[in-house]
Amino acid sequence: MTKDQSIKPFLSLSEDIAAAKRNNQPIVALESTIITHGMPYPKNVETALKVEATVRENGAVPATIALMNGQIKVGLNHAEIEELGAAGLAAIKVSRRDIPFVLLQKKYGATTVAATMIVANWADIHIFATGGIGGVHRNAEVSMDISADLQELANTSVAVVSAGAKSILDLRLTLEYLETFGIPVIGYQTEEFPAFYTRESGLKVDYRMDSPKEIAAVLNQKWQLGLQGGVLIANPVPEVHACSKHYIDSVIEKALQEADEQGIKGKQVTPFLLSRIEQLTKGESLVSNIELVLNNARLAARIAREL
Ligand code: PSU
Ligand code: MN
Repeated sequence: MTKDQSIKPFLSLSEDIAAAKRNNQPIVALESTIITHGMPYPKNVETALKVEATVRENGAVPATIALMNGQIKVGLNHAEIEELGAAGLAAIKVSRRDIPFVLLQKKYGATTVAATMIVANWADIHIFATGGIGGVHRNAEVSMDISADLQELANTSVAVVSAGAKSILDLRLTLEYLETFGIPVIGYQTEEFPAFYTRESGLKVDYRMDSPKEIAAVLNQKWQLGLQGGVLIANPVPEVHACSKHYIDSVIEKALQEADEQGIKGKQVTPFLLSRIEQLTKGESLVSNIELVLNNARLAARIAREL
């Protein structure tokens, strides 16, 4: 096992991750809520394994993070990914507040962006790839529904590569929140903040950067200065895999209306919307979703190599 003092002793590192640490290899953290609550079985398992393979092909080691059997796991093996993916919605969606409870209950805990950032930081891993982050929901001025992901980005020094955020959220308010809490938004080869299924949102990123090297330099600079907190790297879905904006917007409107009619609240909101969008598009949105995650894994690995 690793002797690195910067890594918390209560973590369970997989053999791969312990070896990567010993050998100073670049590591990319990956979340597990996307597996259990973001995609249906068995596509979720297939995708999680493809994401891991993509990180490896791009020269880094993947560390999928989850709670299992009362352990905080950094790095899952294939059997564990299968186990978690098959559990699906039976796993608990774990954000910051849930970590100690689910750990003591020894249940399957699928970590959100927020919880994955916390564990990654404990493991001294500072780059993380996902699909989309949580944010300020539409109508948040009434519901107060703002994802804990944003507050985690404010505090925890992990850079998150995402394809922006879905327009189930209020993207303008999400960017305002990020600005208030000092979280820089970098557009990878774009000036525009991408909206997950589409490359455009009509909103601007703070800084455009065109190479993993440039991004790594700014991350190093920020953290060396002692400026704690995250960075959001927005990587638009590849053109060929983007959805038509008009089509996906209408589907999102319908899903939002259904959530409202059915009184969906709290942590159920995002998983409900994700699964309705997928059903309403008859799986078409899932293809974009998978491709953009792979694209983010690729970029995150390349940044990790430069860090
Ligand atoms: N957005 C997506 N896909 C996801 C999620 C969000 O496009 O899978 C998941 C992530 O795990 C994210 C979480 O951290 O939902 C946010 O949930 P909430 O909005 O309840 O904070
Ligand atoms: Mn919420």
